[in-house]
Amino acid sequence: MSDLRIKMLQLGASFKTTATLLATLPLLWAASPLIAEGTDEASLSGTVTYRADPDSPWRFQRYYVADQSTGALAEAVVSLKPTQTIEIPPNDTPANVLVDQENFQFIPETIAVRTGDRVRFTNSDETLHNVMLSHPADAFNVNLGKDEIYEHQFKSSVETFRPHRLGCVYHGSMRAWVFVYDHPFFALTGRDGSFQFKNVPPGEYQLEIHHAAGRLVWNETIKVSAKDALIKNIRLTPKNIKKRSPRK
Ligand SMILES: [Cu+2]
Repeated sequence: MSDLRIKMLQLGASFKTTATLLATLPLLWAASPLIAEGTDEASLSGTVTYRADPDSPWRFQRYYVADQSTGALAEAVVSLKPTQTIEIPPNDTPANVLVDQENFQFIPETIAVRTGDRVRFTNSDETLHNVMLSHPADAFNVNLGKDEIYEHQFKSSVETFRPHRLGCVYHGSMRAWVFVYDHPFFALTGRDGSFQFKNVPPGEYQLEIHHAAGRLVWNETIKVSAKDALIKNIRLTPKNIKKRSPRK
């Protein structure tokens, strides 16, 4: 067996491991901070919840808020954007993330990765699908028959409020969002709405939240001091629903 073939088999195995983790640990798979241990580094954790207002309904609530009593919001991307230069080690152990196409949907619909991570797109439907992204640094347009695979390594980061939007050229209702960061301080909330960042260098950051599928946005400047263990519980309301931008 050639070395290349062995490498590919190993790659396949690592994807399988990632898939298993995705199934069992939906809260942990998005962010894996790998900052070297430092004496001053801080942590930030919290939850994102949604408080409904009957006078101003949010039509996506039933999809992303499983427990109406807590309002815990799933599939929100939370990120810490440094407002000054901080030292960030390279992405030495790129993650492998799976996105399947099943029942005419991208699953999961929202992912958050670091530059250098690889995303493997698959198709479990009998139908021919496609995965398309129009972006100068990360463009692709690939047809995927049943059980076919396309893998893409994301090269450039995006802003939290301007994630990549993927589509399938054959089925207009299929969409997915890919958030790409050049640092490890990002998370995708699970059903409990929680997020956590470790090893955060002291400094000033924009704490940003974007629920792309549900069009919710929120941000706030925060100061992180040495050895802080910050807890931030963020409650979104209908005021955080993004207005549709006028068509150009
Ligand atoms: Cu399709």
